[in-house]
Amino acid sequence: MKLQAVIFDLDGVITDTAHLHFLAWREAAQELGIVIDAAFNEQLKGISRLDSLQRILEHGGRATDFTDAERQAIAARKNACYVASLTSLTPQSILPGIKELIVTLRQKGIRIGLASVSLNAPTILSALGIASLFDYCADASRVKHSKPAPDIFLVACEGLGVLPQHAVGVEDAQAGIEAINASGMASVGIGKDLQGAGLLLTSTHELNWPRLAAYWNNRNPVTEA
Ligand code: B16
Ligand code: MG
Repeated sequence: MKLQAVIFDLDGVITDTAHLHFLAWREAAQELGIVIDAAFNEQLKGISRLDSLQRILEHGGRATDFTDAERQAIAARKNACYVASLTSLTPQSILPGIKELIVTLRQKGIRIGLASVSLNAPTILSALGIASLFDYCADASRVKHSKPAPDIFLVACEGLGVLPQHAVGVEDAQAGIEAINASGMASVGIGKDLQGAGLLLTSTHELNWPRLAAYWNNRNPVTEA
């Protein structure tokens, strides 16, 4: 079976905005008297904005202190701070090897998708100068169940016109690996402590076409007629 599409997560795979998310959440949390550190921030990777806020409130023992409207306001303040920091992104902010891989995949006729739960994904891809390399970007605002549910990857497959069984997903978060696996796609994990990734690589440096092709061909051997 030929590989037909590769669907990328954004934060942590294409660029590293996790630190910018952390700085913005740290400021918003501080206003609520909650202290978060970089280790805690690991838990927020791949988690939607409001789910991230919920985890922060639980961490600070304030899970039941705010109405829905107040939560929306806190999340909006965090987002304003985060969006302001996105002006620091340039094409140099693309993680090593990613642009080369996408260009190679396109040359091979493999379709390219994005499955990020970030509502800021279009802004980020434009700042990185690679928006035109994507055949389809799933719209996070239209996905009801965030990662680890498979929804965003299934929407990306549908938008690309491929079956999940014909596609690979690339993720840096545990919730994202679970989402890919639940969708029926093959999974590639970027990082150290990811459970269940079909192929686990420590960094995007290691993510290249020969490695991806070997993983795919091993999983889907071509059977002679
Ligand atoms: P926003 P991904 C995720 O992006 C981030 O990993 C996560 O930390 C963030 O809370 C989420 O996007 C929502 O982002 O607040 O910009 O809508 O990893 O799915 O690309
Ligand atoms: Mg991610």
